[in-house]
Amino acid sequence: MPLFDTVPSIATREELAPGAWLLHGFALDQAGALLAGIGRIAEQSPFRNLVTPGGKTMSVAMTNCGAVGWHSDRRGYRYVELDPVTGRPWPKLPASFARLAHAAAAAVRFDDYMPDVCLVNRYAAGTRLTLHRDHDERDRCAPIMSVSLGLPATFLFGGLVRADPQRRIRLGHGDVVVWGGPSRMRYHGIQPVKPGEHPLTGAYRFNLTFRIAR
Ligand code: MD3
Ligand code: FE
Repeated sequence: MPLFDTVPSIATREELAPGAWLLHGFALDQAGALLAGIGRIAEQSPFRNLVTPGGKTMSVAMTNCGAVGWHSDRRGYRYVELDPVTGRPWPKLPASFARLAHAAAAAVRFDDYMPDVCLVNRYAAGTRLTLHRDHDERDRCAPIMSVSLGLPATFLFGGLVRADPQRRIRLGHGDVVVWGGPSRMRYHGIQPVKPGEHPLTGAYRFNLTFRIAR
C-alpha cells in the first residue's frame, strides 16, 4: 500500500485532543447524497423531539437508521430495535452513509469501522444540546464519528469530568469528527444554533452520529 494514499485528507486533518480528529470538509462532496438519505430516512421514521427521563422535551429533533436506534423516554436512555413511533424496524443504514463512515475512520487509522447505528440530529435556530457523555453503548471504547451538515454550530468539548473547562470548536458544513481513544468519554455539547439560511439545508443544521452500540 502506498504510504501517502490518504493525501487528500491529510492537509485538513487536525487532532483536537488525543484520539479526536477533525477532518475539515471531509464529507463536502457527499453532502447532497447524505441529505437525500436523511430525507428518505425521515419519510420512514420521522423526526421527533424525545423526552428525557427527567421529563423535559429535547430541543433537538431526532431519528435513526441502522439495526438499532437511540431512544429516550421517562424510562431512560437506551437503544431499541423498533422505532417506538412507527412500531417498525429503523430504516437501513444507506450505503452512502456506511461508505463515508468507513472512509473517515480509515483516514485516522481506525480500520474496518462498521457502525450499527446512525443517530440523525436536526437543529433549528435556538436548538442546543446540553453537556453530556455518550455512555449508552455497550463498548465505550468503540469510536464515534460525526458529520455536520448545513448551518454551522459551536461545539463544546470538555474533559472527563463535567467541571473540566470546555473548548469551543466550530463545526461547519461537511466537517467530520472521529472521537476515539481517550476522547471517547469526554463531556460535549452544542451551543444554541444561530438563525441562518444554508443553500442545501435552509434553516437547519443536521448532524449524523455513527456508533457501534451493540
Ligand atoms: C465527543 N451530537 O448526538 S456530534 C450526540 O452535533 C451528540 O449533534 C452532537 O453529541 C451533534 O450525542 C455532537 C459530536 C460528538 C459525538 C459524540 C462524542 C462528540 C463526541 C463522543 C465523545 C466525545
Ligand atoms: Fe453526544
